[in-house]
Amino acid sequence: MPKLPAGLRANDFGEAIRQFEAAVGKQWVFTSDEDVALYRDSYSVFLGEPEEIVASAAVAPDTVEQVQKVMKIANTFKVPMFPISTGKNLGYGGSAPNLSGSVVLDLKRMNRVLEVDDKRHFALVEPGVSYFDLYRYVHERGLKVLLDLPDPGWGSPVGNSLDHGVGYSTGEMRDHFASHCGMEVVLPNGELIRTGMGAVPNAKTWQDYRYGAGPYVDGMFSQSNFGVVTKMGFWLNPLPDAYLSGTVTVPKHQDLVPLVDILNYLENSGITNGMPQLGSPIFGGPFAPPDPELGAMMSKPGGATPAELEAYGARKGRGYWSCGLQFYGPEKVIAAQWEHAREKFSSIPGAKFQDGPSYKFPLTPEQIEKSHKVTVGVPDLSIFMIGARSPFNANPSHGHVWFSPIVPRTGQAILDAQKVFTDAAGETGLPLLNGPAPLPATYYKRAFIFIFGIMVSTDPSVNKKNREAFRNVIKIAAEKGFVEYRTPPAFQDDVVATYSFNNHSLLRFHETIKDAIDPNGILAAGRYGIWPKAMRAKKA
Ligand code: EUG
Repeated sequence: MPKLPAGLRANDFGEAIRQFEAAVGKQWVFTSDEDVALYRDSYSVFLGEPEEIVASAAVAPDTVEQVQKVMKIANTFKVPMFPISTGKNLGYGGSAPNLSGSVVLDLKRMNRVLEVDDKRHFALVEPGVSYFDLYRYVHERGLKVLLDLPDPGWGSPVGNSLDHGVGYSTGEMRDHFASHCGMEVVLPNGELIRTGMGAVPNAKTWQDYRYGAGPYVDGMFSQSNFGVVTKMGFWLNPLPDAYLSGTVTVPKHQDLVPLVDILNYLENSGITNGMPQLGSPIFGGPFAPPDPELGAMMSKPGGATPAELEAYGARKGRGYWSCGLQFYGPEKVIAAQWEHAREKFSSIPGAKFQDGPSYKFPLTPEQIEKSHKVTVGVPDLSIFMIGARSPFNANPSHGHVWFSPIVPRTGQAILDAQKVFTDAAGETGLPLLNGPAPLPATYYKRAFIFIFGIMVSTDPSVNKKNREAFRNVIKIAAEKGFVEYRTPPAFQDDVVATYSFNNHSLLRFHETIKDAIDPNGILAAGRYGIWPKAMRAKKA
C-alpha cells in the first residue's frame, strides 16, 4: 500500500490516479511498491527508518500539455506533486519529495533537445535531457561548442541549474543557473508561461536576451515550489582552440592570503577562465601513504604549528599551498595568460610553477582518458567512486549528504572557516570528511564553497546521531556567517531558518507568493522551507 499524504482520502487518491492514467497513459503512472521504490532517495539519512520521506506514486507525462493536465487534476483532488528532471540529485535528496505521500512528477520522458545553435552558442532543452543526451546530440552533429558539465553526467541541465548546481569549464558557464536564458513554466494551477523574450509570440531572441520587459522572475523557479519548468535555454561555450593548465605553489602558511587575492584578480579580470583548484601539497596528495613524521607533528596537543609545517614542507620540497589554473582559448593567448599569471604570483617570495597538461580541441581519446573529463567537456560518472569500496576504503558507505557552506574569497576567510568547521565537527561529533586543512571549491567565480561529505550508515543510530549533529553544525556555522547554498530535504527547514534577517522576512515573502500562486499547496510542499499555509500552521 502506498503511503498516502496526510489528509488525502484513499478514494480521492484513487480517482486522481485514474485521471492521471487517462491524461498520460496507464503505463506512465506508477503505483506498485517496486516502481515507487525507485523514487526513494538512495542516499537518505533516514535509511531503514519509518521517517524516510517517500512518494506514494509517480506520473511521467510526455508533453507540456500533459503536465498542465496533471497539475489541474492534482488541484482537483489536492494531491501533492513533486517534480523531478532526471532525479539524480544525490547527496541533496535524490528523487524523493520533501513531503511523504507526494506523487513524483517524473519528467524523464520529456527528453528532447529542441535546439543547439553553435553560432549564437545556446541550447534549448526539456527537463528529461541529461548531460549525456546533450553531449551525444552535439557530437553526432559535430557542433562547435564545449559543454559545461557537473560531475554527474546523468543529471540534467534543467534540474542541475534549478538546484544551483555547477560545472567545471569557464567561469561564465560554471554557474548553471546564471548561464541559463529563458524558461517555459507550468504554474501550480496548470497555466503556462514563458519568461523573458519567450513571452513574445514568434520570439526570435528567447535564448539570447534574458530579461524581456518588466520584472525578471526566473529566479523564483529555482530551489522553489512555484512552477514546473518544462523548457530552459542555456548559453554554451564556443569550442575553444586549446586548453592549458599550470600550478603555482607557495611556501608559507600566510601566503594563502596573497595567493587568493592574486587568484581573484586573475579570475575576475578574465585572465584565467578555467576552474582553479586550491590544494595543500604539504599534507601529500589525497592518497598519499601516511607519513609518521607528519602524523606525530599533527597529533600532539594543539596540532602542528604553521612554523613546524613550513619547515617540514621545506625539508620535503613541497609548497604549503598550491593553486592550479586552467585556461581555454587560442594557444598563443592562453600561453600569454599563464605567463602573466606567473608574473603576478611571483610577487609571493618562493613561489614555484609547474606546467600541466595542454591540449588542442578536439582532444584525442587518449587525451580524454587522461583528463578530468568534465573539464574538457566530456560527461562522466566517475565521481560516484566516493565512498565506494577501493584499495583505500575497505568499508564502503551507503551514500552521503553534502554540507556545503559558502565562504568569502579571501585566504583569511579560508583559515577562519577551517577552524570553525573543524571545531564544529569536534564539538558535535559530526564526521565531516575532510583532511587536516580542508580547502574550498572554486566552482562559483565570486564565492568559495566548502564541500564536506557526511557518509550515510546502515546503522540508524549512527544516522540519527549525525542528523542531530548536522543540524547543530548548520547553526554553529551560521553564527559565524557561513551558511549552506544547498541541502537535502531533511535539512532544508534548518538551513532556510539561518537566512533570518528581519525576523525571517525573506521566507515570509516566499510564503506570501506560495499562498497566492498555489493556494492548494500541491506543488513540492516544503521545498526549501516553503510550506503551504495549512502545514505551516501545524508546524509552528
Ligand atoms: C560537489 C559539488 C557541489 C556540491 C557537492 C558536491 C562535488 C563533489 C558545488 O557543488 O554542492 C566532488
